[in-house]
Amino acid sequence: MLKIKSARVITTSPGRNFITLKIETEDGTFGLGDATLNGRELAVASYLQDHIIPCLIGRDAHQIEDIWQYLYKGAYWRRGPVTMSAIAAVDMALWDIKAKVAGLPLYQLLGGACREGNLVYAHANGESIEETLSEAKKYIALGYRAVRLQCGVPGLSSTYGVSKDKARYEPADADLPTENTWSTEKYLRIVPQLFAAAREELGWDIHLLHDAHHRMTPIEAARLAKDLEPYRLFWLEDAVPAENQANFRLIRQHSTTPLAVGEVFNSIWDCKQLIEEQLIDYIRATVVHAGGITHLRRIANLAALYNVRTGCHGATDLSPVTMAAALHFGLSIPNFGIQEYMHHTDETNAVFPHGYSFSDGYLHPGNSPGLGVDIDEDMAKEFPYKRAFLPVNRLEDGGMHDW
Ligand code: CS2
Ligand code: MG
Repeated sequence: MLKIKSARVITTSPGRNFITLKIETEDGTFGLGDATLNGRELAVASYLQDHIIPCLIGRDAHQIEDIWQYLYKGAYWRRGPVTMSAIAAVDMALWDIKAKVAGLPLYQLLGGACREGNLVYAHANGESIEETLSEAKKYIALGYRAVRLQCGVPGLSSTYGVSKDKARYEPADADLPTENTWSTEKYLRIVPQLFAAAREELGWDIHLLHDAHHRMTPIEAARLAKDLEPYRLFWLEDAVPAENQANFRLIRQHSTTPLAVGEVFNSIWDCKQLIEEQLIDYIRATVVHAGGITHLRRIANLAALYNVRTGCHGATDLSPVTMAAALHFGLSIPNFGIQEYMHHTDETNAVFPHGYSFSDGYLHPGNSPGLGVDIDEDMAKEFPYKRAFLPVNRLEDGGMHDW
């Protein structure tokens, strides 16, 4: 028995908002969990502070599965992004504690390493195709073996994934949601040109990825997936909104471009049909939004039965605590595909010192006990929370659309 003595929620904003749970046990061991839900951060902070922490004190920190079931079944109101991000933070922190007590890096507790490192992909974006490809060349020169390409859409003032300033793309950028204008017709014209130019200039040895960010109808997505076939993408991501999992059947009927989905998924129920019907090739559910390592392993195990691999979300709104957990998880599962790796700000990396490192296209979690990440609480205090919303999308006729 290792009693949970205390737990607290730490809110900080070094470049962007993060919510972190810190659990401490009677012997002074502590564990960290990420609970950041972009644009809805305080909802999860309150769920933890007001509804979960009171139930944790005095429990045996080693009983990770029982505490997971207690928080999931005990909530009565199951699933959803807020609940599952809160449960995820507790789960990550308890696995961190268990590995520290065992004196092992977490991946060793999860069954050991199945590979040398986690293949990662970087983000290259630009207003024009030329700008995007020159960004891509920078990452290739750094040793990346996979790059996601996003470029501006002629005729639209802004689009997903293209940053105003080169260094950083942070979508939650305003005190109230920015309203962007979207046109799928204009988008469908430029993307095949982007990848034709990319193969021309970058060659065929680099893995190329693209994020459609949930904006097409099934037939529009089928058309794009077909148009992109000649350029052999690693994947086309979030081609359609995925509430209706059957949406992907039409894309499958028309194209062999690999499909990835799942960053907004919160439980195995959001992807069970997609995986069992083999409508996707990569599942992007993450440790922080899909109930922690305990639940994500279930999703990965189901996916393995159907030759679906993981491609976990790793944008900057997932903290270094999630990145560390994702790398331990990724190293230990047989059906790992790729890990997204968007660089955090220097301030973020200072607030969250961590042991993971990049080499030759791969990230490795490091070998220190636990997750191998910490939080500097004094420094965190220097970056107070700042309300920030994700944008919304309206079509050119003014109608609401998926962002
Ligand atoms: C994106 C994210 O990285 C991705 O694949 O879809 O940038 C996403 O827009 C943000 O995480 C939303 O908070
Ligand atoms: Mg995405």
